[in-house]
Amino acid sequence: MNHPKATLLAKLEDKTAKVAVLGLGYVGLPLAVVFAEAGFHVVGIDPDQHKVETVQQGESHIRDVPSATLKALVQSQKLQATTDFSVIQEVDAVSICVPTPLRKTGDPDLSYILEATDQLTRYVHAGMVVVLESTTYPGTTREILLPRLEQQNGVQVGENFFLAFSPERVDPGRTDWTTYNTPKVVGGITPACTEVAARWYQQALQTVVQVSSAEVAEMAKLLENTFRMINIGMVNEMAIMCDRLGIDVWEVIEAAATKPFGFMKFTPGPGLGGHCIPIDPLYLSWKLRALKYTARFIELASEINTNMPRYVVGKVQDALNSQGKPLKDSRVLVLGAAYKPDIDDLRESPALDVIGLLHQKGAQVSYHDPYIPSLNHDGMDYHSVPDLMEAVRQADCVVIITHHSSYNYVAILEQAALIVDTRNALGKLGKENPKVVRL
Ligand code: SAJ
Repeated sequence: MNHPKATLLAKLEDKTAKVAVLGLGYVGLPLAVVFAEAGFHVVGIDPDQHKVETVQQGESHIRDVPSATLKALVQSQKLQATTDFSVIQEVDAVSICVPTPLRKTGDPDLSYILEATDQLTRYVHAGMVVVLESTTYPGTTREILLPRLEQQNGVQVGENFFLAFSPERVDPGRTDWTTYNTPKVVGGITPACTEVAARWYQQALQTVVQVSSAEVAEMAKLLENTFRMINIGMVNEMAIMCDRLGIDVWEVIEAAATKPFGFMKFTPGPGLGGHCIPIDPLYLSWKLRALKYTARFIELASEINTNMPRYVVGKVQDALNSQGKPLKDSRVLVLGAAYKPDIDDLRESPALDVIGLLHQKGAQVSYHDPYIPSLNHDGMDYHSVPDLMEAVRQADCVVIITHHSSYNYVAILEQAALIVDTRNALGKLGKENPKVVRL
């Protein structure tokens, strides 16, 4: 009789293996589509009935997945969606793409991973490969998933059941690097797990990079995003130091960026937003604290980045003060609420902190964001101002938080009484202008 590994490998290579993707978010839906386009029969499983229904109707709720693409795959039966986890009984390969946020305490929230694992535990069977994609601390795959899955239904990891980690590398909105062509790291609990998971992903993705263990794969992702978080923190501190020195940090960065090697440009800003960069490194520092080690770079960078909204509000206060206006009762217009330009994602956005702090200090705060019609922060409801230029004219101070490319910065500069530009969105236009204050 064929060894279970050989049997599974054959099904993965001839695409008769049935694939499931748990979690149909910005990682899971594009991955489900890529597997279906490669020829696998894919079932997307998500507890959100509405999400499942829209996928079944061929409507995409993820900007990176065109509805036309989705509709064609659903109509050809290559891709289905369901809330019913029991379909896993018929499935040979499962990819887990669920959120890994932080709790209010700042500790990792593994509840989504645990829920997915508990469902898997009920239906896991011999002859399966399971890959975790959700960013998490090193050891999660081996310490959390393996013990729960291995108890069931006679599965033996590395023998008739294969478990690996493969970090997601989705950058929503990016079109040059996609789920298909972004190199994908894969590391298993055992060498056989790495082999089976890598062989599966090689059927659908352009480049698969095998590493020696799940821990290496988990840690590689954390290095990628910790690298960004720390460098953003460093350049934010550079901005603070240049401010103290009376030096233009933006000019300093442009000059340093002319170095063709050994330097990578980062720019200061009002803080660190998004669902990855501010969060993933804290999974690592949390794990190390449990091992009695303090990840000082992560903690320092997090402290600097977290303080940037307060630093920006201080700049607004000083700028108004220079015009003889107290911050209290001044009209302050925040431009851009999303966490980065040209997207509609508010998660961890520093704009929320800036709005909250301005409100606390008694300013009359309003905001504009073409992608975000309304938001709620600290129990307060805000709506994007309907007439941007009218709001600019009426504001005592305009603070540019997220520099969407759709803004007409020349017109804003002409009509604003005072601008605090935290992104150097005005560039040279703002450099010498007395009514512009830059980070
Ligand atoms: N930011 C700065 N200065 C910088 C770069 C970013 O203040 O020089 C701020 C942004 O405004 C934002 C936050 O940091 O608030 C995060 O920005 P980001 O460019 O890192 O964008 P993300 O959060 O969408 O990061 C994603 C990540 N992708 C994955 O985790 C798979 C990240 O690894 C990518 O490098 C990044 O996209 C990218 O390159 O766009």
